Order: sequence, then C-alpha cells, then structure tokens
Amino acid sequence: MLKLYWAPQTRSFSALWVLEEAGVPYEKELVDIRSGVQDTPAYRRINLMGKVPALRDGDMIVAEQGAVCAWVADRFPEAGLAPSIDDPKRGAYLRWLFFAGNCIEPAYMQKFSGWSTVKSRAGWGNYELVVDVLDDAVKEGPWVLGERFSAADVMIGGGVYFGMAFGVLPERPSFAAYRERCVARPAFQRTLAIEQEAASS
Ligand SMILES: N[C@@H](CCC(=O)N[C@@H](CS)C(=O)NCC(=O)O)C(=O)O
Repeated sequence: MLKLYWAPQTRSFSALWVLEEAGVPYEKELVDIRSGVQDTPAYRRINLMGKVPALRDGDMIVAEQGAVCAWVADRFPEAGLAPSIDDPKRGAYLRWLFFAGNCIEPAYMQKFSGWSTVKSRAGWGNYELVVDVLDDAVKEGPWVLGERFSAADVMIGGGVYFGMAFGVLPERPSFAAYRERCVARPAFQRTLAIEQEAASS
C-alpha cells in the first residue's frame, strides 16, 4: 500500500489532497517535524532534504509536492487527474504543475522577505509578475485546464489557498472564487478534516 510521510499544517497538504482526489487506499506516517525526526539518518534516507511530504510506493520513494502530485496522477490514470501524454492539454498541465514550486513558492518568499529581484535574472521574475500570471491562470476557470480538474489544480489551488490564508496573495475576486471552488471539493474537505483531527490530537 502507498505510504505518505506527512505532518499536518505543512506543505504535505497537497500530497494528502491529491491522494484523496485519487481515491486510492494509502496509509500515513506522521513525521513530527517539531521533534527533529526529519533530520535523522533514517528519515533522510526517505527524503534527503529532511522534509515532508514523501510518498512510498513499494520500493519507490518520491519527494517534493509537485512530484508526488505527478506520480499519483500518472500512477492512477483512472482517477483522471492528468491529461495523457498525447492530450493537447498535457503541456498546460505540466506547466501549471511546475509553476507552483518554481514560481509561486519563491515569489511568496520574496514578498515575505522583502527581496527585490531583477526580472530577467530570477527564474520566477518577480512577485508582481507571478501574481498577475496566476490571476490569468485561474480567472476563467473553473480549473486551470478549463472544465477539467487535474493534479495541477492541487498545486495551484494549494498555492492560492495558503497564499490567501497567510495574506501573501492579494484578495482579488478571481483568487477568492477559485479558492472557493477548490474548498468545495469533497476531497479538499476530507483533507482538511484529516489535518484538523491530527492537529488537535
Ligand atoms: N520543496 C519541498 C518543501 C517541503 C517543505 O518545506 N516541508 C516543510 C514543512 S512545510 C518541512 O518538512 N520542514 C521540516 C524541516 O525542514 O526541517 C516540497 O515542495 O515538498
């Protein structure tokens, strides 16, 4: 059975959400990152970075949220979370799947830390550019690929949800509406419930 290494209220939210979207059986192993267990040799063998999430599938281990989402989507095609390799939407799918880690994450960190960047030198350009591109991605909807929900929405949706929760993303109507569509998904609600139960125990 799949095993997810995770901790509540962390970036492992997206890994939990994509598993709930896939509707496949999995078990969870709580990694208490407050205790420092993530930096033990045993856990570093699971994820060299000493971070959650990581997912074990038999002998295979995949770490990094985007990679976990891609793995789950491709591993369980019946869940319909990824356009196939010959689908014209595959390019947009991969682009938004990677955009979250490559552009949204550093842009938020830029905003939090007050860095200035030279747009042509930073891979994400700058915070304002990323916010405007993200706005374009979600404003038509309902999903970043149009009518079809995909694992890319788990990554982009997580970015929008947490960006708004932490006040790093402006309160634009496009972001609020997209966030509401994500939150309304039964799999998102199950993920929240799992997180809340773990956080309160
Ligand atoms: N690049 C990683 C980042 C994961 C990450 O930052 N996880 C944090 C929790 S939000 C963590 O495990 N921190 C523990 C530590 O670094 O000691 C990903 O996208 O999966």
